[in-house]
Amino acid sequence: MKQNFLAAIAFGAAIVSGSAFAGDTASVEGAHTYFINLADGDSVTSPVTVRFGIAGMGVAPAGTEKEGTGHHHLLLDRAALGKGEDGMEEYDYGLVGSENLIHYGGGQTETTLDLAPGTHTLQLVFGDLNHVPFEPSIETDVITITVIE
Ligand SMILES: [Cu+2]
Repeated sequence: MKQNFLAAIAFGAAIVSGSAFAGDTASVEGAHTYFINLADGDSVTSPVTVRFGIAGMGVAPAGTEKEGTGHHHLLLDRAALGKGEDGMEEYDYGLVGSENLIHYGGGQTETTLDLAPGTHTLQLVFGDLNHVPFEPSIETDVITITVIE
Protein backbone atom coordinates (compact mmCIF):
# COMPACT_ATOMS: atom_id res chain seq x y z
CA MET A 1 0.00 0.00 0.00
CA LYS A 2 2.77 2.38 0.91
CA GLN A 3 4.33 2.04 -2.54
CA ASN A 4 1.03 2.78 -4.25
CA PHE A 5 0.58 5.83 -2.10
CA LEU A 6 4.04 7.14 -2.97
CA ALA A 7 3.50 6.45 -6.65
CA ALA A 8 0.26 8.42 -6.51
CA ILE A 9 2.08 11.35 -4.96
CA ALA A 10 4.80 11.18 -7.60
CA PHE A 11 2.22 11.08 -10.37
CA GLY A 12 0.38 14.08 -8.97
CA ALA A 13 3.59 16.03 -8.64
CA ALA A 14 4.52 15.25 -12.23
CA ILE A 15 1.19 16.60 -13.46
CA VAL A 16 1.60 19.80 -11.48
CA SER A 17 5.13 20.42 -12.68
CA GLY A 18 4.39 19.25 -16.19
CA SER A 19 7.68 17.45 -16.30
CA ALA A 20 8.29 14.49 -18.53
CA PHE A 21 9.09 11.60 -16.27
CA ALA A 22 8.31 8.54 -18.25
CA GLY A 23 7.49 7.31 -21.70
CA ASP A 24 10.38 4.98 -21.29
CA THR A 25 8.87 1.88 -19.71
CA ALA A 26 9.71 -0.89 -22.12
CA SER A 27 6.95 -3.21 -23.22
CA VAL A 28 7.56 -6.92 -23.53
CA GLU A 29 8.44 -7.81 -27.10
CA GLY A 30 5.45 -9.21 -28.93
CA ALA A 31 2.95 -8.11 -26.29
CA HIS A 32 -0.35 -6.85 -27.66
CA THR A 33 -3.77 -5.75 -26.52
CA TYR A 34 -7.09 -6.52 -28.15
CA PHE A 35 -10.85 -6.39 -27.73
CA ILE A 36 -11.96 -9.86 -26.69
CA ASN A 37 -15.62 -9.51 -27.64
CA LEU A 38 -15.83 -6.64 -30.12
CA ALA A 39 -14.56 -6.05 -33.64
CA ASP A 40 -14.57 -3.12 -36.00
CA GLY A 41 -17.97 -2.80 -37.65
CA ASP A 42 -19.93 -4.69 -35.00
CA SER A 43 -23.53 -3.73 -34.25
CA VAL A 44 -24.50 -4.05 -30.60
CA THR A 45 -27.17 -2.98 -28.14
CA SER A 46 -26.58 -0.83 -25.08
CA PRO A 47 -25.41 -1.38 -22.38
CA VAL A 48 -22.25 -2.60 -24.08
CA THR A 49 -19.85 -4.87 -22.22
CA VAL A 50 -16.29 -4.44 -23.40
CA ARG A 51 -13.70 -7.08 -22.48
CA PHE A 52 -10.03 -6.10 -22.57
CA GLY A 53 -7.41 -8.58 -23.68
CA ILE A 54 -3.65 -8.42 -23.15
CA ALA A 55 -1.18 -11.01 -24.34
CA GLY A 56 2.46 -11.22 -23.33
CA MET A 57 2.14 -8.99 -20.26
CA GLY A 58 0.13 -8.99 -17.06
CA VAL A 59 -2.48 -6.68 -15.55
CA ALA A 60 -1.76 -4.98 -12.24
CA PRO A 61 -3.33 -2.00 -10.47
CA ALA A 62 -1.92 1.43 -11.27
CA GLY A 63 1.14 2.22 -9.19
CA THR A 64 2.29 -1.39 -9.00
CA GLU A 65 6.01 -1.63 -9.55
CA LYS A 66 6.24 -4.99 -11.23
CA GLU A 67 8.05 -5.48 -14.50
CA GLY A 68 5.94 -6.68 -17.38
CA THR A 69 2.64 -5.36 -16.01
CA GLY A 70 0.35 -2.43 -16.70
CA HIS A 71 -3.32 -1.47 -16.79
CA HIS A 72 -5.95 -0.85 -19.42
CA HIS A 73 -7.31 2.46 -20.73
CA LEU A 74 -10.25 2.96 -23.03
CA LEU A 75 -10.38 5.87 -25.45
CA LEU A 76 -14.01 6.46 -26.31
CA ASP A 77 -15.32 8.72 -29.08
CA ARG A 78 -12.13 10.69 -29.50
CA ALA A 79 -9.08 10.83 -31.74
CA ALA A 80 -6.58 7.98 -31.65
CA LEU A 81 -3.87 8.04 -29.00
CA GLY A 82 -1.48 10.86 -29.76
CA LYS A 83 -2.42 14.27 -28.45
CA GLY A 84 -4.51 14.63 -25.32
CA GLU A 85 -7.38 17.04 -24.86
CA ASP A 86 -4.84 19.39 -23.26
CA GLY A 87 -2.67 19.23 -26.38
CA MET A 88 0.09 17.29 -24.62
CA GLU A 89 1.81 14.36 -26.30
CA GLU A 90 0.25 11.35 -24.64
CA TYR A 91 3.09 9.02 -25.60
CA ASP A 92 5.43 11.19 -23.52
CA TYR A 93 3.29 12.73 -20.81
CA GLY A 94 0.75 10.04 -20.21
CA LEU A 95 -2.97 9.55 -20.25
CA VAL A 96 -5.19 12.14 -18.61
CA GLY A 97 -8.54 10.74 -17.58
CA SER A 98 -11.78 12.23 -18.87
CA GLU A 99 -15.19 11.17 -20.13
CA ASN A 100 -13.38 10.05 -23.27
CA LEU A 101 -10.35 8.44 -21.68
CA ILE A 102 -11.13 6.00 -18.93
CA HIS A 103 -8.49 4.45 -16.66
CA TYR A 104 -8.98 0.96 -15.32
CA GLY A 105 -6.36 1.48 -12.63
CA GLY A 106 -7.86 -1.12 -10.37
CA GLY A 107 -6.70 -3.75 -12.83
CA GLN A 108 -10.15 -4.27 -14.34
CA THR A 109 -10.33 -6.34 -17.50
CA GLU A 110 -13.84 -5.39 -18.59
CA THR A 111 -16.39 -2.62 -18.35
CA THR A 112 -20.01 -1.99 -19.26
CA LEU A 113 -20.88 1.25 -21.03
CA ASP A 114 -24.20 2.98 -21.56
CA LEU A 115 -23.91 4.25 -25.11
CA ALA A 116 -26.43 6.23 -27.13
CA PRO A 117 -27.66 4.80 -30.43
CA GLY A 118 -25.33 5.57 -33.31
CA THR A 119 -21.67 5.00 -34.04
CA HIS A 120 -18.93 5.07 -31.42
CA THR A 121 -15.18 4.67 -31.63
CA LEU A 122 -13.09 2.70 -29.15
CA GLN A 123 -9.38 2.19 -28.70
CA LEU A 124 -7.58 0.24 -25.99
CA VAL A 125 -4.23 1.47 -24.69
CA PHE A 126 -2.15 -0.43 -22.17
CA GLY A 127 -0.32 1.94 -19.83
CA ASP A 128 2.45 1.59 -17.27
CA LEU A 129 2.20 2.14 -13.52
CA ASN A 130 2.25 5.91 -14.09
CA HIS A 131 -0.44 5.85 -16.83
CA VAL A 132 2.07 6.37 -19.62
CA PRO A 133 2.00 4.27 -22.80
CA PHE A 134 4.78 1.72 -23.09
CA GLU A 135 7.70 2.00 -25.46
CA PRO A 136 6.88 0.70 -28.00
CA SER A 137 3.21 1.38 -27.31
CA ILE A 138 0.70 -1.41 -26.78
CA GLU A 139 -2.57 -0.25 -28.27
CA THR A 140 -5.32 -1.44 -30.56
CA ASP A 141 -6.46 0.15 -33.77
CA VAL A 142 -9.48 2.42 -33.34
CA ILE A 143 -12.61 0.40 -33.95
CA THR A 144 -16.05 1.72 -34.78
CA ILE A 145 -19.17 0.03 -33.45
CA THR A 146 -22.81 0.87 -34.04
CA VAL A 147 -25.27 0.85 -31.18
CA ILE A 148 -28.72 -0.07 -32.43
CA GLU A 149 -31.88 0.75 -30.53
CU1 LIG B 1 -4.12 4.78 -16.06
